[in-house]
Amino acid sequence: MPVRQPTPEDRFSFGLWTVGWTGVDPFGSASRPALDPREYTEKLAELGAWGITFHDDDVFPFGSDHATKERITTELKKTADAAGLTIEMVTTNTFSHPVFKDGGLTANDRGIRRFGLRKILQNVDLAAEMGASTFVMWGGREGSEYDGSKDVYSAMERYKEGLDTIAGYIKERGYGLRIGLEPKPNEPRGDIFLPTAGHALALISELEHGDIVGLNPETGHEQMANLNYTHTLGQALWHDKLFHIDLNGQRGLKYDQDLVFGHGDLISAFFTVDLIENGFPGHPDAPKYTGPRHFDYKPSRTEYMDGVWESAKANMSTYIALAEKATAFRADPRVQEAVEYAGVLDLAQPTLAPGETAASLLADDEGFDPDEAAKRDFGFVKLQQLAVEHLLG
Ligand SMILES: [Mn+2]
Repeated sequence: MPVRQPTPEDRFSFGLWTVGWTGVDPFGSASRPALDPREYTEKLAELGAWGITFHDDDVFPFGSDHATKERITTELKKTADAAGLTIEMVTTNTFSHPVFKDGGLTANDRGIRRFGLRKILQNVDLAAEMGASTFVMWGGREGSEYDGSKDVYSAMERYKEGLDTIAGYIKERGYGLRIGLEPKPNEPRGDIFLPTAGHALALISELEHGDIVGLNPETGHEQMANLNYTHTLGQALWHDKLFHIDLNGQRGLKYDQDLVFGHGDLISAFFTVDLIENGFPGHPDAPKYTGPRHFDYKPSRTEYMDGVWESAKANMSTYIALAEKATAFRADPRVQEAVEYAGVLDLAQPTLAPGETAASLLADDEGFDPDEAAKRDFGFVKLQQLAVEHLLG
């Protein structure tokens, strides 16, 4: 069955650096031309996207003067408006220029940190001007290759100082922006600070302005570390910190592949979409993710321009297909029976009764027989097989 066309109601968005990636990698030069950011914008609108996102350096050259930035971003905003696209997120490049080779906020060199912080703050102003609601921060160069080169205590102090300065500035200026930290375990640095969502959440809890700082988890970044992306989204939602998402594909523990969404671990992608679209089965009233369905992928270097647009479409049509399948999965009486049998919904029931204490729990073992309970069959495999059957159609 052909998948329906994407529409703005789907709220699909793309980084300009995704379709704009020319194929430069550590081993080879560009395999296709760079277009003007406005061309990518118009083409994405034509394909059915709802929004775009960008780094400062995706749209104007590093080091541009104020007038140049103003001219280029005004033109881009005009193009996005005319195409009916929302600029939903803006992010800062603190990784490409060699000045940031040891980081932006956590570089050992204080002058570089001050320059980095200034670049980020200027970009906060731009994000607000563009009407963005999220300000993503991926600290790709914050980290090290050699343990002796970095005082991690100081690095956390400087990360906190930087984030609080930026979040404080957002509040002071009255911007409606929220910061989304993007964890990644490694690449380009040997080890990146805030390698997982857990590390990022822990740092956020220490911030003065942590209320407007949350997460932007990326599929591949979790899977590069052998972590479960859907679990990361689930826990971020539980913390009320899922501010933004980066969907893409990754096949196992290797370099950051940035494949099309679903072209890595497909069944994991299925449950990711199920969580985003259908929420938690045992907690229908729990917060759901309501933000953009944002893709942060790279059209493979083997593709020329037709392949670039095909790959952009592939992200959206895979998401739509998975959303339809997830809805059918949840509506299937066999699935509902298997969910019941598996006790999935029982986990929502508190372990202690109202008013019960540790002491009263200890006072009565209720004649519980662990050997008998160990004979329970959970039927998790049957439930998973039903998901596979729905996926196969
Ligand atoms: Mn990536």
